[in-house]
Amino acid sequence: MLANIAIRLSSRGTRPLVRAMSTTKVQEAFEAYRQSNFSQTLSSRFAKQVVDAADTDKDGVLTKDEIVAVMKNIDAFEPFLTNADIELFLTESAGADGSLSTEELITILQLYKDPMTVK
Ligand SMILES: [Ca+2]
Repeated sequence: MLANIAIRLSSRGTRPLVRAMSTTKVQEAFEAYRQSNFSQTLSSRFAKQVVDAADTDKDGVLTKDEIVAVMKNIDAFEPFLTNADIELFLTESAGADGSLSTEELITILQLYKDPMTVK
């Protein structure tokens, strides 16, 4: 499935998206938490709520500390996701400035759930 996502995105001319395991693990952690606790909530709404809550200083950018905090909140930080996973995830997903915006993380989470609806 990830190969399909990469092909779809690259064919639209967005930045190349060859995701490594750390990104998949972040996506899986959120999805597992949603299915366990918010199974009645649409994945798009869940992603927005969780990501907005993760951005504790509301600057629209997620720092590593903010991502670690949200992973702890959803019980996904260690042993499932390690500090190294989160650093790798940021390296894979952050823009040139080294930061990851809330919009970017919402998009990443939605790609895992429902790649065919991405426009
Ligand atoms: Ca922030």
